[in-house]
Amino acid sequence: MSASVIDFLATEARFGAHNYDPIGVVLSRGEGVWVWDTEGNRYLDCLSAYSAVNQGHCHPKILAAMVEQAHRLTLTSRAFHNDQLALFYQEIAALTGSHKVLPMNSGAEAVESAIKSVRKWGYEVKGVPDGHAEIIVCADNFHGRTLGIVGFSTDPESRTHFGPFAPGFKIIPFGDAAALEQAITPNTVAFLVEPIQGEAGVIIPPAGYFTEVRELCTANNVMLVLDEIQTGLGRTGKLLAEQHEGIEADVTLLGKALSGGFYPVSAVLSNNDVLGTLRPGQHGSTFGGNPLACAVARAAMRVLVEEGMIENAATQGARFLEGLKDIRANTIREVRGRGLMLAVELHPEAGRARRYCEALQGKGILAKDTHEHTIRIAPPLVITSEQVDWALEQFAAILTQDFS
Ligand code: IF1
Repeated sequence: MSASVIDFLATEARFGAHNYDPIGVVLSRGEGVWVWDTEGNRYLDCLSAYSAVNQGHCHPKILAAMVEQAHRLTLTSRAFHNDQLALFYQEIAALTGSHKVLPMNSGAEAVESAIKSVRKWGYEVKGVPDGHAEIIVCADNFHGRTLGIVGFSTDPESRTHFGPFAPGFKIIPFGDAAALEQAITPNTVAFLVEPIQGEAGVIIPPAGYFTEVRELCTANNVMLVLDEIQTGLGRTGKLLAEQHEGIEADVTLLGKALSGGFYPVSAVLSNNDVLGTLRPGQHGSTFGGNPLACAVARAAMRVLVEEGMIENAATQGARFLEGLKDIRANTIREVRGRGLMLAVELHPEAGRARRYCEALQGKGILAKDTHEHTIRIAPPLVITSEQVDWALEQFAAILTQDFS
């Protein structure tokens, strides 16, 4: 490593909270699927900032929209109207088929806002006794890092020594509709779940699971809240992952790629019932729905659709998945994926996935491990067949080695 890289790392180590353990690369430029480090080495980004850069790094049209708006008006607070919010509402509602929109900033804020809204709906519409609302979530969930959210996490790393936690959550196994049926009570207001569990290692539920979930939620007047913050906006080869299941959520959460990686923008989308319960002064955010965020998100949604990124994710995702499955390597336990949300799970005896990610860096691929033995693969949705084929060669070269 050059002196400058060591200086960056040393300075981060000296001043920064050590809440991450990044791969040893210092990035300085991004364009499309590529990122460059400070020494000029080029990498294919197979993480896309955890699916926040679905549109590719520094997409020129999103950048232009951001710069144009930033010259005009960035933040007004919601104490006043602005000329971008209504247009954002109109366009995201049309794109997703939603009736009501609550604009927030981070994904976790959207999750927390959804929890507040479904509880309020439970008390004021469903008639659940005040303070007794129950929300069902799944084991191995990941919905963010706020205190409320980690309170219902099953990951010790996410929750140890952060308590005490808020009550009102029940945990059931992911993919088990019978467990959901047993967990529902008259006080259940919602089932909050990822269509595919990302952090857990790209866990895809059994066929028909969400059909049963949808029926159970409808039959018991329970709001189905789908966290599409990672799976949404084309990542799985459809606009929303729910479309693979042929169902519609009552509440959908979006974030990450809603801004194409330019700005924190998230949204709670719902039918009228849930968000219709919020009244002035009952919820808010300084930056939520600001004109800059709205202009960026409008451009991010536009290019996603107009440039065929969703269809490309389906095409290139199938190519990538088949290519990974064709790799003959004793290190591989399972290859999973839907669209460009892919994962390679290694046999435990193959060693930590982190080692393979470090070796992939030497081959010009940046990927991230999760839960010790799984390599996540999520390139920007603009990836081409040639780039997929090149990436597969690098994965094959590394996965056929043993880094145990
Ligand atoms: C970290 C994980 C991914 C998410 C889903 C809500 C949020 C996320 C399904 C919250 C955020 C990020 C958080 C980031 C790393 C990354 C992550 F590894 F942590 F779990 F993607 F898998 N719902 N996921 O995936 O959105 O508040 O971050 O905007 O915390 O290290 P956020």
